[in-house]
Amino acid sequence: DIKGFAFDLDGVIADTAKFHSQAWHNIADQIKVTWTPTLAASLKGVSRMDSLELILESVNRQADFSLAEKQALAEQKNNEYQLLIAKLTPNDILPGIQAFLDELRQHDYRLVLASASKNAPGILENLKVTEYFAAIVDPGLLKAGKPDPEIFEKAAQALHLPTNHVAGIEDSAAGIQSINAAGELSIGIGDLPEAQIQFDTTNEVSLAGIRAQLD
Ligand code: B16
Ligand code: MG
Repeated sequence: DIKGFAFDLDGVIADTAKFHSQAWHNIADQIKVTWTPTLAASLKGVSRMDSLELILESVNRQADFSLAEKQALAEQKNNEYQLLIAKLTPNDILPGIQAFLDELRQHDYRLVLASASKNAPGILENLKVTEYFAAIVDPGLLKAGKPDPEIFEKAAQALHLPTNHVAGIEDSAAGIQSINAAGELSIGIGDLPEAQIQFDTTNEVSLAGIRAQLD
């Protein structure tokens, strides 16, 4: 049975995806890459440098920029993103998530954060939910990002649990693939057919809702 929960951050705990998009949109405009909803969606759960590569790939321009130029663009994006997330408060926690965190704590589940974002610790602080988490996986130490299982395997290790006792909760297809490949129970928020348990929005997530889909 499930003893721990591994949480994604962007799109599950907070709606920071709109800030990532805003900052990348400005970079795309600056380098004259057309910004589309499809391109925006493809960046969900993907690391900062891989996101930039996807933006350049969308117009076949990966080779037009040196590594130093790419690093400068990624840094510029992150500086703008950090200005946006500095204003986050507990009011920015997605609907239903504060109650779900409280419910999990009441029932002694162990929680770990499995976010690709290097800004995750600061965001948890601003949302005032750091204390719910026994551990935060450091995305800087990963050999491969989502959809590789590594981040969700490391999350289970951090809780000292075998992966089949952990449930992972995600809003991205890459994240659900990562959870499934790690052998954890996958809980998807939004239209994610590969998730074993599915909720339309964060507001529906609860232990009772999970149990109902397991029976
Ligand atoms: P940073 P998640 C991911 O977070 C975001 O979904 C993705 O859009 C972002 O590029 C990535 O974090 C890296 O973030 O630039 O802050 O290190 O969904 O895995 O919580
Ligand atoms: Mg996410």
